[in-house]
Amino acid sequence: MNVHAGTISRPSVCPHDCPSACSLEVELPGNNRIGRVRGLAAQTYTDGVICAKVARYAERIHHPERLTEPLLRVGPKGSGQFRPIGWDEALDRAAEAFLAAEAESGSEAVWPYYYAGTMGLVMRDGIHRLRHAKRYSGMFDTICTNPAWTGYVAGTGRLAGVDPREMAKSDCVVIWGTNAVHTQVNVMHHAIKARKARGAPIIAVDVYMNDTMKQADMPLLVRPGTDAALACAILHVLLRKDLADRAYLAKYTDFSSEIEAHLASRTPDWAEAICGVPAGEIEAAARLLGARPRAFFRLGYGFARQRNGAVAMHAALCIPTLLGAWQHEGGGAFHSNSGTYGISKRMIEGLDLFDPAVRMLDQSRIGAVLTGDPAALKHGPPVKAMLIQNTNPANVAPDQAKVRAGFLREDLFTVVHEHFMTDTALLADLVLPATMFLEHDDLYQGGGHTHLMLGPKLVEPPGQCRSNHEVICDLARRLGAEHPGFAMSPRAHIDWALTQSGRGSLAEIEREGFLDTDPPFARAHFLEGFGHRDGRFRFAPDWTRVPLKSDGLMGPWQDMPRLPDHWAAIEAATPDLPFRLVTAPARSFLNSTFSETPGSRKREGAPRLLIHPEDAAALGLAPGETARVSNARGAVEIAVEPFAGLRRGVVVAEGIHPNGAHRRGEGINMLTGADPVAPRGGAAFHDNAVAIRRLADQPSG
Ligand SMILES: Nc1nc2c(c(=O)[nH]1)N[C@H]1C(S)=C(S)[C@@H](COP(=O)(O)OP(=O)(O)OC[C@H]3O[C@@H](n4cnc5c(=O)[nH]c(N)nc54)[C@H](O)[C@@H]3O)O[C@H]1N2
Ligand SMILES: Nc1nc2c(c(=O)[nH]1)N[C@H]1C(S)=C(S)[C@@H](COP(=O)(O)OP(=O)(O)OC[C@H]3O[C@@H](n4cnc5c(=O)[nH]c(N)nc54)[C@H](O)[C@@H]3O)O[C@H]1N2
Ligand code: SF4
Ligand SMILES: [Mo]
Repeated sequence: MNVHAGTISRPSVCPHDCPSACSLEVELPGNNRIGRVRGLAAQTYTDGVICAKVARYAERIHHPERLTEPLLRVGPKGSGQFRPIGWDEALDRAAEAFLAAEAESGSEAVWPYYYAGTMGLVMRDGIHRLRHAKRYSGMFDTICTNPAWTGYVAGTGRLAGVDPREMAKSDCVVIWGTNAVHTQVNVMHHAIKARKARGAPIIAVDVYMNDTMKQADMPLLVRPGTDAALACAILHVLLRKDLADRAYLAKYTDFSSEIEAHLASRTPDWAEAICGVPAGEIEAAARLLGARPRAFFRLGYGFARQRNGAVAMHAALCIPTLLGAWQHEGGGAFHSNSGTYGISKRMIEGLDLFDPAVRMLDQSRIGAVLTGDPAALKHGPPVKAMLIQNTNPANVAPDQAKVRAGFLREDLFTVVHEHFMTDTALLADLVLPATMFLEHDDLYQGGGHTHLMLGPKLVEPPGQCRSNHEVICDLARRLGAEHPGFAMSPRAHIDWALTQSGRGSLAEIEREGFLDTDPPFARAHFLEGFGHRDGRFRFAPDWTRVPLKSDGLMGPWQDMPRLPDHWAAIEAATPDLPFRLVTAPARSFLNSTFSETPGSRKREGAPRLLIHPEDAAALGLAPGETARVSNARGAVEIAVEPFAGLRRGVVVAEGIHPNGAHRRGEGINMLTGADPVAPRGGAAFHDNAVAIRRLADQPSG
């Protein structure tokens, strides 16, 4: 417990879907309210730094529009007409609908759908226990991590990397395809330490001059979906100038004369024609890296949200490997540590009841699933009932036109458990009010660092809010689902998971609020070998055998290049669709979250499209004028903002604003596609060919 100016503060954890997973210190002024939220200094990755939107969390937890009672739809679907009902009636109706769907079409007709709105293991993952016990359809969670994780693990064999605190000891920090200033502020904090203390330059790679690129010493502005060309040309220069670490390559990798011969033709001129970065800048970046093999590559998700994203991630990862950067403190690469915690989910998820014969449905293809696409349904029964927790698919999922049409089906019963009346809740039959993280106990692990953290219940929930765990257990009782996990409290689950995983116990983690699980140096730096069976990093990966969870091979995986290369699988611009649209993250929103808080709304304003001033002029679009952006999937009406910090032909829409913030109530995901990214699925949110016209020139009707 700490005391700031007379107010008590308690440790907690930010539960949101952010690699930073910050340890927090929450002021508790009394009256069941919270005050200022700060970063916890004692947790050395957070190091006292958090983002502004969470520092203002009082705005979200005490928001006057929070859902506080169960609501039943009374008007037509999507009308927003609901009436309050009691919990018993709400749960009875949900159970009745699930049992009816099961009786008509089998248990797979019920589809529990969830994501990482909370990253707490008990509250996020407990929904699996219900689905395993009831044999409901599973969800293959492709919406976020698959292309990036697949590309990384194809090289390393393991989803792990160098402790990100080592960035501060690096001679050069490369921030590739992540807008860290917006999406994980701690990366900048540690990178800037290296710049201040050691004069380490920061290289950034992105498609527009975002807030991270603006802070970089060497910003490399690529065309969307062309990072592998840039990476290959850097590899080419390093080899040509004899700056590769040959001894390291021989000992730790599959590097061969075949790969070297292949890269001999991937010159900076070749790359410039593809990625747009001038050959001279590519040479300069390679020379800088060659002189500073203690380089830290912080590889983000963004550049992998392209149809060739896994290939791009792998190609970028080959650079620190060619340099032998992994051998040095402060050198190597990091993408995610999600594969390092080894926390047993057996009790939380009811894994003892798991049956692999039950179908998995692709999270990103929810539109195709709900509109009855036979392949998306794996040629099984239609989905007739859903329980949705911690996600807002009507807003965030690709191919929004189909998602909306699916939710509007009269024969689908949708239960949405939420904090606010989101786009998805608006389409529900039943809306249940959920607790926020400070109102329940949970355990968190940092994807972007090395800590396990406890987020204890600190305040009482408003009104009748119930936690995800309570709702799952309440439903299980009514549905006849049996598992010991339904009778356990969240604290008992946390203790079970920690003790069974050899990570101490609840009592131990409660002392400081977190546990640093940083692996030994040699393991984190892969000096004991990479994760593949022969211990070698793969420059030539086998895309069919990446050691990660899988639901089979997807997308045009047969066409993937065997060696690092530009793969032209992206949605290329055409005369009809001449622009490439990237739907990048907004600083003050977190996916669809915080679009309800006054501070974030004020900072983000209305949706807008960044467009090169010459493109805007060529289209006759004045600043602030509304454009119609369209492709075969749909259209969005959005105001344009001329911005010189991007290449011609590229446009950027920051943030997933609520659908209703756009004219016609159609959000940015009207334009994004749900066709799976090879080889393991995922949505290419930043890979969209679009047409842009003045709204005023639009033919009516
Ligand atoms: N403020 C804020 N924080 C967030 C989120 C948010 O929405 N807002 N989302 C959270 C979630 S769920 C996640 S997964 C993480 C993701 O965080 P990041 O790893 O940062 O990934 P993205 O948000 O997809 O995109 C980051 C950057 O990728 C760039 N990009 C797009 N296409 C390309 C390309 O082809 N090449 C290159 N080099 N760059 C490209 C975009 O312009 C953008 O600047 O952030 C989390 N944190
Ligand atoms: N165009 C475009 N679309 C994208 C992306 C993009 O870059 N561009 N990014 C994609 C990515 S990376 C991701 S991860 C997805 C994420 O998209 P979503 O899964 O929708 O992400 P969030 O906004 O983090 O969380 C959704 C909801 O969870 C609710 N929630 C939070 N905690 C709890 C809880 O404890 N209980 C319950 N019941 N509900 C809770 C919040 O109120 C929020 O409405 O969006 C994807 N969509
Ligand atoms: S949203 Fe991310 S940066 Fe902000 S407090 Fe949460 S974990 Fe930290
Ligand atoms: Mo994500």
